[in-house]
Amino acid sequence: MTRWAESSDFQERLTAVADATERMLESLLSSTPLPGETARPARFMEAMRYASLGGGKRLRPFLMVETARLFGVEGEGVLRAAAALEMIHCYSLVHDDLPALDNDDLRRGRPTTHKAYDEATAILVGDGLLTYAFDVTADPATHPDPAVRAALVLALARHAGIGGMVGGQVLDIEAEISTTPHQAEDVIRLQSMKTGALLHYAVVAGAMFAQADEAATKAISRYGHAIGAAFQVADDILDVEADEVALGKKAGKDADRNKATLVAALGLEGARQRRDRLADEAIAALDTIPQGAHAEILKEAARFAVERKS
Ligand code: GRG
Repeated sequence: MTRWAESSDFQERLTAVADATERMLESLLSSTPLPGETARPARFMEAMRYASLGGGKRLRPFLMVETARLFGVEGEGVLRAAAALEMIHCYSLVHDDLPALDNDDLRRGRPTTHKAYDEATAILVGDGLLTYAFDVTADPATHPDPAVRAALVLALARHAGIGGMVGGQVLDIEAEISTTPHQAEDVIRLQSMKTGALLHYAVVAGAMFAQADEAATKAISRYGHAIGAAFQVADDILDVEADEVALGKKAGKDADRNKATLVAALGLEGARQRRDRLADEAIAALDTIPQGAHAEILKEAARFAVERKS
């Protein structure tokens, strides 16, 4: 893969979307109950905000916002859908850090939610974020067309649930206790579910939001699969190579825990080659659509996914 210089334009957009996502999450997670709600418990709302505000790269919201923008749609509605996706991502991090799963003390450079609060609160924070993500996506304020909203809700459920992120997490746990060596094809499938599914939803939802045509949606889907896979291989490599402070979480834990990673299955050099090939594939997918010439930001996102330090 070619080495690209850092684009200030990309960094500016990433920061701008992260800030806009933060503001949207702040407003959605206010203490004021919505119509139909009875009350929003104060300490619980504080924990919900702790788990979702003030950290993270916000890559998933960024991919959704930039994909919708590529197809001509911007504004409050797509930011709501993007914030809803970030809520699902944050819930998965909170639950993944629990003692029953990865038992981690540090996330995004801060104590994990169950450490800052308690385990029961962290479980309920995850439940609250998961449920609220569907509320926000289904709300008429997100998209004026009920058919688009219903399609977004269905796609979100399919990507986040049994055959997506949750199922991927199940396979991950099963692989951890397995005594046979991790096979690359199994790891690739597991990762496409655990990590790839939400990144794929981000871009597909952006295209759905803008009601992009079938050919463009297929190309965006190929981009989403490739960037999702590239992102997770990069994560496997970072666990071996990265500095713990930059990472904001414990490094070197995958091998200790017999995690099914592509570093374990392919070796470090094999994983690096696959990571770079996938980033190239993501970029090539964008070149197949008429809007591809204007997709530099999404191409930069593929480079960022593999060159990031945290
Ligand atoms: C518990 C249902 C359930 C699912 C957990 C996504 C996941 C499955 C666990 C999170 C732990 C982990 C290492 C997942 C792999 C995906 C990944 C690298 C997540 C971190 O995403 P980033 O780097 O995090 O985008 P930030 O903090 O930047 O948002």
